[in-house]
Amino acid sequence: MANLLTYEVHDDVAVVTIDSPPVNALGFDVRQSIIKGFEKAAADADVQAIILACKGRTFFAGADIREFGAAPKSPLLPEVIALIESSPKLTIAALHGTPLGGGLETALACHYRVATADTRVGLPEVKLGLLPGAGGTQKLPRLVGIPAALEIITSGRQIKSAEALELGLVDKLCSGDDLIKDSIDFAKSLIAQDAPRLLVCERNEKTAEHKGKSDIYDAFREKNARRFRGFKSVENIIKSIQLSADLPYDQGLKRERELFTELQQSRDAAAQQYVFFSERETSKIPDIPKTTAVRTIDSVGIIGAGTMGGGIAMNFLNANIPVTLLEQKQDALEHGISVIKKNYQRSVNSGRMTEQALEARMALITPSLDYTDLSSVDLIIEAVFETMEIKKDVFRKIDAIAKPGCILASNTSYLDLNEIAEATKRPQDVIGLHFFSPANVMNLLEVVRGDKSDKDVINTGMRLAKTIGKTPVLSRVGWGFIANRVMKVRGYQTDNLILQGVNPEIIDKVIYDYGFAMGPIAMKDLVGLDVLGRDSTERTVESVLVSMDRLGQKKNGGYYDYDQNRQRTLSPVAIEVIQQVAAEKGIEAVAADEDEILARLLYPVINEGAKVLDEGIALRSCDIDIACIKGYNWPVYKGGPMFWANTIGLEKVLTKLREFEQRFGEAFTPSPYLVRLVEEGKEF
Ligand code: 3H9
Repeated sequence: MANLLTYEVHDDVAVVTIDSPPVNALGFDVRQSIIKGFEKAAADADVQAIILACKGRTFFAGADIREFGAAPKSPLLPEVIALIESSPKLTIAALHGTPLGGGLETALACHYRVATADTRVGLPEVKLGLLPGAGGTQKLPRLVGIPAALEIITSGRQIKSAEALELGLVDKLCSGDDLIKDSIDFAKSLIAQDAPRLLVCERNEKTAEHKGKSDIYDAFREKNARRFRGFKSVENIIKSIQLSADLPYDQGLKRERELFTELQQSRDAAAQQYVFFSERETSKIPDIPKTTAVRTIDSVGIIGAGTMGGGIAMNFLNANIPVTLLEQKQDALEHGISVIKKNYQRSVNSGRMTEQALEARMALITPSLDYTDLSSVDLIIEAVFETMEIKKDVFRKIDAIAKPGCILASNTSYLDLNEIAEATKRPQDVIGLHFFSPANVMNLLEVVRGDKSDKDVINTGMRLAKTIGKTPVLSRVGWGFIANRVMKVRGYQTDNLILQGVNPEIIDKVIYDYGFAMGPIAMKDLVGLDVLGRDSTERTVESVLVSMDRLGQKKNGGYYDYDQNRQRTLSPVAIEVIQQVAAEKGIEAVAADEDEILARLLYPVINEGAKVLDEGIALRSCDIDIACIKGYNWPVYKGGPMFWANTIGLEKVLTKLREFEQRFGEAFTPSPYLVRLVEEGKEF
């Protein structure tokens, strides 16, 4: 075992320090090292207090998630925690970085906690499909009360140390920049005062008022029903918190462990943990190591102040990066800027932003009608109309004025980035930065690698995503790149099912029940049928509805009619149009149950994902999963289409695709890559 432990004694205070990079996760070796340190301190007659601390960037950031799939190896975390709690000597946790999950649970086993000013604590297990399984659901309510514990554990949010101090989660904030020295001084003052050994598990004054009552939990469930839908871990968390009020600590702890184990064995938790690692994996590009050069981006030019350009601009303003916003006409420019301001104003009105922050962000915008105003910026992003000729024209113009080394980016969703790059004399400086609508909200950024893009340009794009709070996914050039391409096939199949007489409400229900926030047809109505059908010349259900001025939610309803409260009912007009268009196209009705509807909508997404992999557009299947989760809100507890396919079994998916191919044609023809994987008994 590597030596992770440093043991030092300062007069009568022992400091047990663990060093296990990168985040001091509480794996087997770390757990053993803590025990070793505590045993040493226990045996040291001169020692009256023990400080538990970590080296590196953080106090324990939680259990080691990589161990979850393997057989548990003693000492388990609860055993470590029990040992700390049984210490007859004073114990103090010295917190810095992000003591999360099992890390915070370990700290809560100590009598006292000291933290640096920038420490953030939390119990984020919900994000991994779990609950805090080493006493967190029993201890946190005892410290902060039931309502705060419900909010903190079900959200998994990180709490800054000032709030943690207020809540009683930490006892003292470090006054200087030497946490260990401050902790030793604190320990000495506690010894001098003969301070009590405060154990959180022995307290119940904050939970007593809720003992035997269930109203608070029911009200919490009801209030958050929409947010919690589909997340099994939340229900176990609420149940476990309730036990902290209803049962003695030891019994509550035992039940907490059972509820934790139940979740740990679930497919949803496996999916969420896969997503955790995948989110980090997508920024790793095999031929572009982290040491690759990065270009400095201190200023950005954005061409186009429409919905997309404005949304993109907000990302940079939020990151305190000045933006020159360029439009062709003054009124379009003014309108674009007023929309940005309105968006910020909404945040101010809801208390999420201060008026000063709004002003500061708006002050970072330089409006412009002149390309030469972009001559000194470090990055130019084009967000103009999705037409090759227009895009090329814009790139020729920016090539003429941009400074050497400036990155030229296109926000194109479907067009050939290589062709756009060839319109310039510097294709090596061109990349795609593909944002998802609404660009200030959706977390995905597809970084598109042109055939000639320089490695430092790609690396800068990937890093920049992090700066503006997005998850980057690298894509090669190909129609629709990753997310739009694989999700588009769901759209085609939705239209086919509708024309085959499947009730649109049932299609929406199937997708909603799977875990998406909205079904595809309700989504069409929300986006606007005029927007969706803009480029189509074919006579479709949508083109007919648009010709009747049924544009969706924004005007006269679309597939659905809407009342004043936006409650929808399927429109008889739409049903008639569907029947008419189906008759014109000679499409016959086909019966499909809910399982078949789901398979017909989502198995083609898996199949398209397999093609995207085979063509080398995406690097790995996890890139497709993250693109769908972050760009299209694919339910995180399904792990994305490719992970989900593995859980179904690829052979089963392939058999279904072949059956659909026989019945409905080549849209379902399995990707040769999928066939190969099945033949070789492999997974994505
Ligand atoms: C738990 O505690 C259960 C208990 O209640 C009960 C047990 C009985 N394990 O994110 P970064 C890796 S559940 C293993 O890029 P940052 C990560 O994969 C756990 N590995 O850095 C990455 O590896 P690589 C509750 C972990 O500075 C590297 O560390 N805790 C773990 O942006 C750097 O990570 C959590 O859920 C882990 N627990 O953010 C906290 N954590 O370099 C999860 C990280 O190979 N972690 N790694 O890609 C985080 O939220 C962030 O990583 C953190 C640092 C905020 C700590």
